[in-house]
Amino acid sequence: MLKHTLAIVAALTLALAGCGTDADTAGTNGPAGTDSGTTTSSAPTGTTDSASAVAVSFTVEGGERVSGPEQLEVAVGERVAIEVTSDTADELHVHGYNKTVALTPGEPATLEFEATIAGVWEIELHDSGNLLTELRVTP
Ligand SMILES: [Cu+2]
Repeated sequence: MLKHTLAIVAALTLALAGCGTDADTAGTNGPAGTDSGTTTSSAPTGTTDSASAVAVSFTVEGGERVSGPEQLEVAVGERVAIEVTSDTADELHVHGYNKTVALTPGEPATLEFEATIAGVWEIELHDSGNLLTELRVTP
C-alpha cells in the first residue's frame, strides 16, 4: 500500500517536474520579509474563534515521505501549519507561496502561513527532489 503510494508520488513528481518552472513570480504579494504576524498564539484550548490552523505532520526518511497525508485541502483564509521531521538535511519548499524552511536531521521544522492563493501547489523536498505533498487551496 505504502509502496503503491510512493510510486504514485514519484510519478507525480516526474510529471510536475519540480520547481523553477512554475511562474511564482507574478505574485500578488510582492514585498519580501518574514510574515511573522501573530506568532505567539499560545491560545488555550476551548475558544477557537480566530482563524484555526490546519496542522499536519510529516515524517521523511531518506528523502521520502513515510507518514503524513499526500494531499492537504484548505480554504483560502485558513492557516496551514506543516511540521516535517526528516532524518536527513533537506529544504522544504511550498510552491506558489514560495516559502521554504530548512530541515535539520531529527528536528521537527514547522512552516506556518495563511493560505491566500487558491490553487494546487506542490510542497517539495528540494534536496531529494521529491514531492512531499500537495496543497489544495479552495476559494
Ligand atoms: Cu521547489
